[in-house]
Amino acid sequence: MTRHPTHHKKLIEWVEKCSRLCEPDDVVWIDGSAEEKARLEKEGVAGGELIPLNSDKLPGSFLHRTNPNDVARTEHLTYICTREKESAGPNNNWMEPKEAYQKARDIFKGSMKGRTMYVIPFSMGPVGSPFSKIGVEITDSRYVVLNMEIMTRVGAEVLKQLGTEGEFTHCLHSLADLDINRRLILHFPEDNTIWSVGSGYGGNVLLGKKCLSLRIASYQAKKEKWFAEHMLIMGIEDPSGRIRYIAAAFPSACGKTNLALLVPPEGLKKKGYRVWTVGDDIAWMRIDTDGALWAVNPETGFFGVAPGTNSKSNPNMVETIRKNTIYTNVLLKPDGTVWWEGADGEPPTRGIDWQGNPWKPGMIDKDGKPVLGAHPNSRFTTPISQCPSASFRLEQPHGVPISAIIFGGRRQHVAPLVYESFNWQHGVFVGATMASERTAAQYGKQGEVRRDPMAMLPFCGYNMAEYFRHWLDMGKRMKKAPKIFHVNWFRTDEKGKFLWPGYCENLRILEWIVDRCDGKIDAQKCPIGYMPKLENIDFTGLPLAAGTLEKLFRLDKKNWNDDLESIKEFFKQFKKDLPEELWQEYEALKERVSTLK
Ligand code: GTP
Ligand code: SPV
Ligand code: MN
Repeated sequence: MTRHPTHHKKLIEWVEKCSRLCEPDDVVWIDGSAEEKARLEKEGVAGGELIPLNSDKLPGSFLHRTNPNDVARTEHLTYICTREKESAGPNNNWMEPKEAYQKARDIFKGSMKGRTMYVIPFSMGPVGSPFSKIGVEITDSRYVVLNMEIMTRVGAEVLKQLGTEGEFTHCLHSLADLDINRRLILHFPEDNTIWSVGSGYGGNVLLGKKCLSLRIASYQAKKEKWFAEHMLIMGIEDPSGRIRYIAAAFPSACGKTNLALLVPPEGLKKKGYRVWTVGDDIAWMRIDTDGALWAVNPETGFFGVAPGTNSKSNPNMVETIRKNTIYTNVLLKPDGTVWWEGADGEPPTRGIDWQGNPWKPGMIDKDGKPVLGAHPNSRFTTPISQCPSASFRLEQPHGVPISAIIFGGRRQHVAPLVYESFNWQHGVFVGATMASERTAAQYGKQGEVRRDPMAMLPFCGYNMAEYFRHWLDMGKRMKKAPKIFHVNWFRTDEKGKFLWPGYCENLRILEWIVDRCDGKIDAQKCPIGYMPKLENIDFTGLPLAAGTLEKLFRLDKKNWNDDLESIKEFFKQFKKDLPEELWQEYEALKERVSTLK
């Protein structure tokens, strides 16, 4: 008979039910203590799923390799299971709940035989904050437990907060046989339940992250009148010491982590600018009693993209991941440290690649392509508290006030470096018509442009037309709605080279955005929105080739007309559910674009 650390009857009954289904050898309730963590790490090493790293250079850190068929979120195996198909909308895969439970039950059945079942009580958001939501994840993966301990608040204090009757999201996960044909990521928003089986990769299995904090939470947020968004949150401290907070939505692997941890370039640092990181992936935002929008990051860790992370692109992250970090699918060096494409220094002369094979620079695969040391979507899991720019307001129960919302994608053409929407409704249209080229963070053809409204296409847990309606309504409820902007760090020249240096230099654009929020400067009214007067952006010390700025801000009539066509096709799939206001914005933009030369 297992002893339970809670008197929550429904929770105990649910754990017992899952245990009867999955048939583990034993059940362990996670308390979040240091001793427990040490024990799990030891067992993980003995079991082969964790490789301990160099204890001098990377203390408390481990490497984990996932199955090579299991290295990114699998959107085609991800479902919203609601009674009515329409509730899921054309933006989601849908399965009837009864059928979904049955299909998954067949895979879960006996899947934990010979294994331990862990029960992880976790809180998304500071324990007890009005923003926060509690979940309990059942899993047979120690890797999941250890990651959840970094990414969320876990254990005894959460059970205490839950009490004997508290609501929680029921999250069930099993690795099962890691067969991609027997992999399902199922969400039952009407039952506050998530079932994930057959995967061991991040976003598919750390159920507090995309599954709860976005898919389930977006559904709850609509009902409860708040926002659950795929956004970073950062504070920009100006020379007077005042901090303005912004939230920004970019699709997966499009620069949220880089921007959130930005270190000001020399000139702006001298002026007195400083950046504070609140979050790099998820924002929960509520209208407070002052009529403004306030945000918390429900997570306590970063699950960041490794390739390209170095002391130039992200010095704060390089500092953060020196200890207590779990690396997934990176290259192991002979000295027990790790490496990835775009890391600091020269590539090692040899190592073990992300699939566990011997690796040397210059190796070519059978298709003539270089063999990668690290998978392009390899990641690290690391505590925010270790980040040099971590905000001192991370634990604030009511979060931080948001002055600006920024949308942005990876566009070689069309979108200029930055523009501002005319008003909230237009801003919602700008977010709803976002597009980006596909990255390695999800399966599918890389580089293909797809529309990804508010960077939420893979994460909105209900009909996106209703989601747009929700965004429009929220604007009306706010007394001081944030201004909405659009940025594009990824515009390229004729040769496909990025025109904008990006990374820390992006602060120059954020300075313009914050100044606009403060009403300090005016701007040019253009067909797509307000664009900067170039003298209002601080380009000091930035060597841009002649003509670059012109190219970064150029509005090409043909490109915009093509984009309008693509927007129309995208909107049409929502049929009569699409809010009329968005069609009005569409027509108005078309009219204005026709005046471009
Ligand atoms: P998820 O964690 O997947 O949600 O993504 P993210 O938005 O946090 O992505 P991240 O910041 O890790 O993006 C990494 C990718 O964006 C890498 O390929 C970087 O090289 C690229 N990147 C980030 N910032 C910039 C920039 O300012 N300019 C350019 N050109 N590339 C950038
Ligand atoms: C993303 O893909 O947007 C991520 C990584 O942040 S995952 O948690 O796997 O979704
Ligand atoms: Mn993300």
